[in-house]
Amino acid sequence: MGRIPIREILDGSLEGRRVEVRGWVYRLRRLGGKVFVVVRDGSGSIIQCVLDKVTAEKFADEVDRLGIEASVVVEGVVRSDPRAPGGYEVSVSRLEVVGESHNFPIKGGEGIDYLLDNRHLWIRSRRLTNVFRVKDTVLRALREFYRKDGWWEVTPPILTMSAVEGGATLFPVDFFGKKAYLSQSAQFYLEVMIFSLEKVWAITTSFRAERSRTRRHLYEYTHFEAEAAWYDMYDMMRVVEDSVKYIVGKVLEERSGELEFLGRNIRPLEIAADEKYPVITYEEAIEILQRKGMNVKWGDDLGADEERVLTSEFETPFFVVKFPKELKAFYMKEDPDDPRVVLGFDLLAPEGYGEVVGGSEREDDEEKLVSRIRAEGFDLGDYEWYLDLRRYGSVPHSGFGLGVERLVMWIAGLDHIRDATPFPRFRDRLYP
Ligand code: NSS
Repeated sequence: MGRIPIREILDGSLEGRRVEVRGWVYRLRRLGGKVFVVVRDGSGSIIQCVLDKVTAEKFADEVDRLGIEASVVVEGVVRSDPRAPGGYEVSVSRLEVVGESHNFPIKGGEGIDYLLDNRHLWIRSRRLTNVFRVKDTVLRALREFYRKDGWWEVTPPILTMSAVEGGATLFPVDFFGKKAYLSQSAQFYLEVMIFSLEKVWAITTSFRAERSRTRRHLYEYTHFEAEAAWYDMYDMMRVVEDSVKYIVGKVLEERSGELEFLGRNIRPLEIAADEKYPVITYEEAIEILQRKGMNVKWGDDLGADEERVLTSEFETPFFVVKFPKELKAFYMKEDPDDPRVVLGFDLLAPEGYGEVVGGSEREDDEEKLVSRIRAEGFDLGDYEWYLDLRRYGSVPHSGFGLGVERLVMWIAGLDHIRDATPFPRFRDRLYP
């Protein structure tokens, strides 16, 4: 007999078998001499463990030490019982309290601020456990896809000297008396590395000093970024589509129990794993929005509200391409057919979620790049090394960044991005 994850017991094939369960007390109830201990474990599931009168007396000392969130080892035989949560219970023959817990600070019904202050304990909730199991699969599937597809993983720095995504969201750091910043994106370092490895990716933490607090912005998030030499915008979009499909497929295959716990309707995910993702231009997006009565015109940014309205037009994730130059970062390549727009693309998740990926073909013309950097008001000197890439063997290339928490938020059907990361930061709260 070995230690068995609770989820496996609930699968049903262990009925009548003796098992050992290790976990934490989720609920506790005494009734007519019997003790009902509902235990949760890392599998995100719970099981009822019952001590009959005789066993409860035999382990009276241990029973006295029980409390919500105490860690326990329980041994017993699996029985099917339709009244038990999940349909099975463990008829206990041995109970051991490993770590006591009395008066656990979270009892249910607390407000969000209290819960965030106690994130280090709240994180034990079954809901968050299930979300982080989904996130693990998303990260694993990402790595798997790019490895299989012939890309190299690299490790760019977080301490940087310059902005990738505009100065407004930079977090400054004191670097031995000089001003440095926390990285907003590994893109420029990835661009450096395609000249040797050609197809590279990295998962790093990106930092954004976002000015407003929204449901889909974090100050610190997990950024999956890829960059490839010889790829044009459409080559890159194909890779984005294939990898998102692969991830969604993996989550459906391996995390169906978690999605069910989270109450996720999986139909939209099944569609996203199978069907072709449509492509519309920014101009078409504006037309759709105008038809739907929104007050927007060519040149306006697509915010969360506009994105939400657009997503109601599509069942799958979809691409918006060719944005006005002024709306996008300086490194995006000008469209040779229309100099007002750049060869940039966003991938929007359906069901109101909106942008999960942003990418582009990169400007490979040194002069155009210089004038765009100047127009941003950036110091050219900070970008000399970046410009070198256009001076020595410049090559057409493209890349993108995927917000892992944004993707998890959509796949898990969360209504706030904070639950897709273990320790979300807020302006008034850098704790725990
Ligand atoms: O600003 S992005 O749109 N694009 C870049 O950073 C490029 N330099 C990436 C690249 O081409 N290598 O951010 C990319 C994605 C975006 O689509 C979101 O999914 C996510 O990063 N993102 C965020 N997630 C959570 N919180 C915040 N604040 C956030 N900002 C961007």
